Amino acid sequence: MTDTAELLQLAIGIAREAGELARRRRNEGVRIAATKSALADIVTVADREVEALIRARLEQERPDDGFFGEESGAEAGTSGITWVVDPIDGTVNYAYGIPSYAVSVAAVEGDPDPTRWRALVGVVFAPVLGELFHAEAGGGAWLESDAERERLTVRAHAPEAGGLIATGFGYDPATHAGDLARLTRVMPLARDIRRMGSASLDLCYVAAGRLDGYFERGLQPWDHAAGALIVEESGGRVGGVPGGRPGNDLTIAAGPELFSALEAAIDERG
Ligand code: LIP
Repeated sequence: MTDTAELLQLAIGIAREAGELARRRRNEGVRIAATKSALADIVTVADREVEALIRARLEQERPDDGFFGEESGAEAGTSGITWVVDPIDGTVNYAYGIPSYAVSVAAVEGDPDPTRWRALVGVVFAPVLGELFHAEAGGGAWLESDAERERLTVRAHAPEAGGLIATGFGYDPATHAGDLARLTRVMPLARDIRRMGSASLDLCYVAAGRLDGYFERGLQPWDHAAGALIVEESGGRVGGVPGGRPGNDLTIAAGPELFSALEAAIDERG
């Protein structure tokens, strides 16, 4: 039986160390290492260095586990547990000096496939903001900041004025027309829209009640692996295409009531 409390403490320690490295490197100046799927999809030298640190710590502590990271790819393990890692989620914010970026670390059980895995622990650490969000399956969702520790609860009902809803847009300009059409379908449910630029923080903010809902097309498994568990442990719902799990086609997160309304509004078949 996996000791999830032990996994959580390991993930928290590694996320804190990795986040501090990212913050130090940012203060020293950002160097773009490459572009990936599109011109706007950048990777910094720090992305690669931070992921290498996380991978080395996990290899040291849990050599039989698998790894699935944004920058260095996937490596199967033999323990049945895989670590799903985004070393700097919100890379463009990071490159521009906007503090809304986070280290996202999740441990999942089963196939390293977001449509099938069972998330065990999730940690999202925003080093500049000094906020560490975490959850353990069945253990609730928590925020640690300034030596305070508070339990997170998703907003049960969107206000009559409408929900404060976050979203994002893909790096590929060819996807923007579809993203904007989806946003147009959601607007009647919203009092306002936020675009923070970090999916893991968007998900944590839903869990914390700072947002009523969030949706985005085009996320990668490492973007949502930790944040999705944190939303679920806060009493929220996370999904994707109707009846599906969060994924590249769509990720939706909200309290149960708004989740259903968001799912219906986004569903193009509706
Ligand atoms: C980012 C997500 C963000 C999304 C960006 C990008 P990255 O992840 O956190 O929500 O809108 O397109 O996918 O690339 O910074 O790890």
